[in-house]
Amino acid sequence: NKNKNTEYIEKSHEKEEYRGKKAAIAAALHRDAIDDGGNDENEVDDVPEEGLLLPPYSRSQLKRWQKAPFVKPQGELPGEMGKAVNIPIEQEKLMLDKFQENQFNLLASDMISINRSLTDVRFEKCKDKAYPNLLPTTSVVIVFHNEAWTTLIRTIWSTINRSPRPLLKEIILVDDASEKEHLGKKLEDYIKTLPVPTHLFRTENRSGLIRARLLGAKHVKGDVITFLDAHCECTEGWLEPLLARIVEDRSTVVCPIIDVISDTTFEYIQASDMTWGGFNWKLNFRWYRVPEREMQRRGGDRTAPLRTPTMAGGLFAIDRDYFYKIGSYDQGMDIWGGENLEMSFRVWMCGGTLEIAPCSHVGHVFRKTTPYSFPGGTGRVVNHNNARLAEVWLDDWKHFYYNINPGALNVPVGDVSERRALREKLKCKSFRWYLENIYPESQMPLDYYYLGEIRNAETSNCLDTLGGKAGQPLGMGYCHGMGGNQVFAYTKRKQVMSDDNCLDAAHPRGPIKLIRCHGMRGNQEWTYDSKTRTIKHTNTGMCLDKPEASDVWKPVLRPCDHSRGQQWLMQVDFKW
Ligand code: LR7
Ligand code: MN
Repeated sequence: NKNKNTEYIEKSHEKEEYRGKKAAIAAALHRDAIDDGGNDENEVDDVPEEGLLLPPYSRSQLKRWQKAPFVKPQGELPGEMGKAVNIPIEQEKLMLDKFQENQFNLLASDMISINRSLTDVRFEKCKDKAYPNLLPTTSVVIVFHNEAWTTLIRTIWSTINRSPRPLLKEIILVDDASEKEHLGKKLEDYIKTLPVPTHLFRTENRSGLIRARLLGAKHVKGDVITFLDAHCECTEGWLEPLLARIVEDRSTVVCPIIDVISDTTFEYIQASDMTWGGFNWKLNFRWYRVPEREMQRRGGDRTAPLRTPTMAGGLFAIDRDYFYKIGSYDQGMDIWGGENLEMSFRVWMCGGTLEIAPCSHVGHVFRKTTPYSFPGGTGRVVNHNNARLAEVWLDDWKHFYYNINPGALNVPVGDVSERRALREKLKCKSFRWYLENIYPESQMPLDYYYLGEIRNAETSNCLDTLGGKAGQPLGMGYCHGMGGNQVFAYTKRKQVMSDDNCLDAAHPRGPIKLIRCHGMRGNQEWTYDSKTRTIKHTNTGMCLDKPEASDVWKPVLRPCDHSRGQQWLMQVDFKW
């Protein structure tokens, strides 16, 4: 990958300020990127540092920086080594009161050192991975609205303490119109004391995390932009794996493994390296198990970068120029939501790569509800953002979104012409291409015959998930024609699916359940005959029938007899 490395530098070189440094960089490049044989201090000395875009810090030097935190953790405070904090019973009321503020245990957070120690959660193999000698610098951009003091400051300190200093160009904070006193002058004064240049920008009005990040990105001086949420903790060696992928290929967008900081105890809990990002019909980001084919592509190496269909959105590194080239963010998105899938689809469809670097771990406080207001209403805002991404990137598959979430049809999407023009300009591929090549396991099926309600010919009632989760029985209801729980797809793989669940029957006498689609036929294979209108379950040879009198809202399986109760109306288009 030395060639790619050179290319990175050549491209960066087009900029005025780096002219004339070519020879020095070339010299640096000829060093063995892997050799870590003892004293290599001199390697750095013969290359002029000043003005170098990519300082030739050697691997052992980076290691030393990594090992010497600027501030040592304070030994005796609770939560050290990422342990859970237990609140004494007499403080429980205070704890619950404080929980309301940020929807996490602020009392616990306030008890933990802003420099708390964490265990090294990486695979052994990650610890002595060789990274290129030359890594780009990064600016870390953190946006926040009404964030608590200790979580924000701990995010900053964990970044400072666990990033090789030469690679950390600066920290850029963007205050998105917070109303908390501690985020005013107190914060301004505090950041002046930090050992890494830290800049604070404020949005004039509440602009939401997407436009706040755009404001932060505008000021970035590093080669790479690394975004973090304002309640994170970076772990040992988190940064190098991210930057190393970008130096190999500037169009790679890289995420760490996002570990869990408990919202109730602030315990640091390691997340699985066997999950990747997906999404459901409602366009919610969700974690799913990494399929075998991706494990094979990585040669079974769990430390190798994982190609993920989507990202969670809060924590990732991207080459600064590439960020703009690929269209930064959609300015028309408000407050929260949608931008993560929008960027994921855009990166893949327009020629980039989206990865998780399993050797990079960053903790994030996951909470159950958002603590802040959504001007305009949560539903409206999220529907607006998701509709924008559906209109620009999903092609025909946008109907899955609108069908399961018809409320989105009533929310104005605004003008998306610029985003569509961007897709044209970048000559991006189709959503079909994305599903075929990047995400064949997607919950939005690649090939399907039908999407809509499934009505019984005798009772005129419709199949209905009743909003049940995976494992719940399939229900029925009066047909309301509004989509949502009454929308099903009949797919080329012979599944009857609703969002990420499939009709599943394990026994000839039912029950018929909604089970997470596995795509392996088995108990989830059904054959629809558009002439007889029967839905026949392959494994049991039984037909889907109207409910029995004893339970009028539960469809059942019965021996096929072509009765009207076994006829189901679907406008199936067998186009494949
Ligand atoms: O109006 C706002 N202005 C802001 O500056 C609303 C939020 N924010 C800030 C907020 O203070 C925080 O620092 O934006 C950041 C993200 O907001 P969170 O922490 O409330 O969001 P989240 O962690 O619930 O949401 C995830 O999805 C979001 C979709 O818009 C963003 O992409 C978040 O960055 C993202 N977080 C992660 O990816 C961390 C892992 C979560 C998962 C899965
Ligand atoms: Mn968050």
